Amino acid sequence: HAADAHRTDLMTITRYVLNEQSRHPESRGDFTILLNHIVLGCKFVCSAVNKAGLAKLIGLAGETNVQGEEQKKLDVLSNEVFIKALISSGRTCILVSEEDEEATFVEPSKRGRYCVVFDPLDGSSNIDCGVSIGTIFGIYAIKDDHEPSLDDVLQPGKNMLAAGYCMYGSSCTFVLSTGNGVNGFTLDPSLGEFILTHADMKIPKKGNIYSVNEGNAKNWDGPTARYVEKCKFPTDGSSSKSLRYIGSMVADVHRTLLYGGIFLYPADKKSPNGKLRVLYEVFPMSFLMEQAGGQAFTGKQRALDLVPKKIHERSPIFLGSYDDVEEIKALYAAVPST
Ligand code: P6P
Repeated sequence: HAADAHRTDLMTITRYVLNEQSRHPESRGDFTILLNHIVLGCKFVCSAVNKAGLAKLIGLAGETNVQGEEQKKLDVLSNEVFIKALISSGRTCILVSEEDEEATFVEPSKRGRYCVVFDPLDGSSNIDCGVSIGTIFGIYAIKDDHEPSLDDVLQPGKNMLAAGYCMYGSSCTFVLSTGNGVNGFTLDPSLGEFILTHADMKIPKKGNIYSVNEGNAKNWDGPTARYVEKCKFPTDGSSSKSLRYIGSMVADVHRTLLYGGIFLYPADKKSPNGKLRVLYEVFPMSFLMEQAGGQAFTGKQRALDLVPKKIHERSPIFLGSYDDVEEIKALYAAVPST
């Protein structure tokens, strides 16, 4: 009975990461310890986000709750939790967070070999209406044992050792790649453990969903406008695609990974580099897409080849099913790059 075996053979994220570690005999377990601290942070945020629904208890920053306590905004709280968890892991050296203008350089006594870039609570503007939000992260190794500098995090996404997200929705789902495919884990609150529920995730080669904020259509460049037009009015006799746009990157990417299709946050006249941040939105999601058999493109190049110059740099991004991204790459290739 495979189902029974599945039920009794609980593959937790901790066991999965340890199995991965055993593939690297030289490993001292540092990476496993780091990932376990990220998982711990996600469990905390999951619990805090679920409580956020109790409107009276969770005010916005600067307001006080029913106990008259100063309330922290959830994204501020989440950021503090991740910063503290990552530093206390003793395996990190530089941290870049969407919430902090400057990078955090860990003090020498607590320093390790990894740099973590993360958005502690992406899409947090959606909390009050109950839309799924998430934590997104990527992990680099420092370049070598010299004094750490921003160069250790301004690396192309293809150098990431791992990337993932944790989506806080109707269930809490942790999707992770350590460079050997993509696996999804669902939090079992009664066990407090993430259990493997989506083994070896592969994105469909082609999908029939496009995901973009059509409200920006008047500012799109030619290739994006032509691609979206093709989605709505196909000229090859195929049926038009469905539009699904949640406005929370983790939710839109998770749906794309499971159902196929393409997610677009293009450049536009107002924001020539688009809106999404390279280090902790574009790179981790592009890493996952490639590991799941899809691809990610910036309008000019493979997203993971981009070399960021600033830690909060933005980039346009087109990611998802391999064939769908190929189509938009062809439209951009037909236009001399400006
Ligand atoms: P827009 C949320 O604020 C976010 O950073 C991503 O999670 C999401 O994909 C994007 O912005 C939505 O942006 O301009 O469509 O509201």
